[in-house]
Amino acid sequence: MRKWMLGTASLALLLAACSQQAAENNESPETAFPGTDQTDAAPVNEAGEVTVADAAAFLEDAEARLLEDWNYTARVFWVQANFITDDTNWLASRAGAASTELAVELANEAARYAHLDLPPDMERKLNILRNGITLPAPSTEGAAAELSEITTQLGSMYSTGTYDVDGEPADLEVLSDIIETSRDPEILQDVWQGWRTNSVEMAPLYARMVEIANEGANELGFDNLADMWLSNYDMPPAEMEAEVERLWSQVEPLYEQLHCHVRAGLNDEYGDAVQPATGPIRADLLGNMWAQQWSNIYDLVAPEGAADDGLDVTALLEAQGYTAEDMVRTGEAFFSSLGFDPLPETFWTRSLITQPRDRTVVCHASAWDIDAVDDIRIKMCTAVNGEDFQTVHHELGHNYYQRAYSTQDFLFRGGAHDGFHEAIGDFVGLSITPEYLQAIGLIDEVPSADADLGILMRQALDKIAFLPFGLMMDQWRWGVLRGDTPPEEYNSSWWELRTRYQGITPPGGSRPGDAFDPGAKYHIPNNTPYLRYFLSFIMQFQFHQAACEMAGWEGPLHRCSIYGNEEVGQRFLAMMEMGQSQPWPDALEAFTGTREMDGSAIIAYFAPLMEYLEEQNADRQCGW
Ligand code: X8Z
Ligand code: ZN
Repeated sequence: MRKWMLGTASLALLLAACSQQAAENNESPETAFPGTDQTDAAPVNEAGEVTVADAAAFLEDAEARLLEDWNYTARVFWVQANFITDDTNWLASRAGAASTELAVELANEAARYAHLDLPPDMERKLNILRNGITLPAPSTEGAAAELSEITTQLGSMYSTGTYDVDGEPADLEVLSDIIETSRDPEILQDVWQGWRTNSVEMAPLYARMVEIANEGANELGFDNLADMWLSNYDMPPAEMEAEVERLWSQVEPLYEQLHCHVRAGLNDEYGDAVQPATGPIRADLLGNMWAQQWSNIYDLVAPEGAADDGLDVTALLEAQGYTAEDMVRTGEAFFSSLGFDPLPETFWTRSLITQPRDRTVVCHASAWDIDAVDDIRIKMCTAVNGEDFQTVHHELGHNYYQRAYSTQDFLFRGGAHDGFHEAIGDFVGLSITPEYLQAIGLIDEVPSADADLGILMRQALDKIAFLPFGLMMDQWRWGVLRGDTPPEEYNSSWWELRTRYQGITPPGGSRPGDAFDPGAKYHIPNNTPYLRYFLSFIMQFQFHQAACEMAGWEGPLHRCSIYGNEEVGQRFLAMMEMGQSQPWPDALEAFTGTREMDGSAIIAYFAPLMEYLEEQNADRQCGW
């Protein structure tokens, strides 16, 4: 709930973020049950042993209890996120603690059946129970309550943060808008630094939270919470970490070329004093509060002759007078064109689509599954612009996935892994091509191939620029959760990684000693693991490439749209309906025919841009 899906187990804790899924974890037999002293207190049969039948009864009861808790906690979290007050925080904190206690109880009990020779389904469910808690508490009296109070407080501090602009408190929506549109380096620096004053006080709370959650992870047999998070990918944690490195090494050269070109564009715009031609890029100049996606500065780096490529979706939506709800209806129509059932009527009556003017809500976009069946909703402070048009498709992807796997047993209601959950809607968003925009009447004429470099540049500014950010977020967190990064190094480690992976630096050159900049990004105070987005940004291109092949498309990938293709829709839905009932390679294979995550599709998509960037950068000194 609140976060995104937390998993069942985490349901408990969950509640949070971007989409919820009933059960969040999956695990392979090899990595199951890390610390295995688990035969001690199991229920026993007459011969004094636990049996397969005992395990089956335990799982049935666990799924029923989790579903009941889900139905309650999701509603409490929904109300809190839509109406942040002391009272709703209190309620959310209490519900969160109870969910965590339930999750921890079931996780500990699951271990008692680990030594049995069980059918794969049951073994998988036990592993999900055991590993799928995002933020476990130890079973000591009061620990779950303290953890829940801290996380509620951190989340609330984030969502209610403001900084004065022209003497008036401005919220993150307003501050982001300034960062996205201003070209005045003094204003940018002021707003960028101002937003980060909100997170200073989070640091001690965050440190205490890490301490408690690591105790919880230890109790469940993990060395630390980082390993527990990494145990959710059907392979041992160390292997998964190596997979991530492998994927990054595939795409890193493309990022370096993009960085080099963008830095040159910023140097032209702002001059050496603001943005030197060498070294890292100033983080507040990239058109995004966290420098994670850069398409807002497209005009500064557009290929020659493509500055106005006609595909500025913000301008197109405005020109046609779209409302936020129109954007969501358009997203629904795309899914319908693939043969998916329409959204239930309750989606429209219960979702929050625009920011209320009279109260504070969690504005960070999220998708919810309130009853783990079909009470699906989004919650977004939607603005009429191209970025939120993409986000609408992203959130709807979560909702369609949730509905697709809702007929699975409760513990299998989740993404094949969390990267799948993030990739569904973005994959659909990759089909928002000129041809599609024409089909829905947003443009009159499809631009010729002359526009292609512009289209690819715009896309790369979002999809390629994101990759090192998607990676460094959890690199930072793994260091913290493993104890390699103590609280006094939280911020220096953050900037070391920001510079190493992204090649960016804070405006002003250094940060105040008490700064806690990680806390200024939603997913840190709200405890949403972030590796999922890195994986999603790679996999959505794999999905796209496979779908376009299925459709018999022979042109360039960035011109392929699966809009209206029910055959592709059927195959995609079949993968979605599997939920997390099978190891993720099986789900990936069902749709793409391959069992590996692979960066070659994203490389192929951007190949013409890579060529252009290398030409442009030929006489520049790239790197930082
Ligand atoms: O948080 C989100 C979604 C909800 S799951 C809006 N995203 C990440 C972010 O905003 O940082 C989508 C892209 C990356
Ligand atoms: Zn998401």
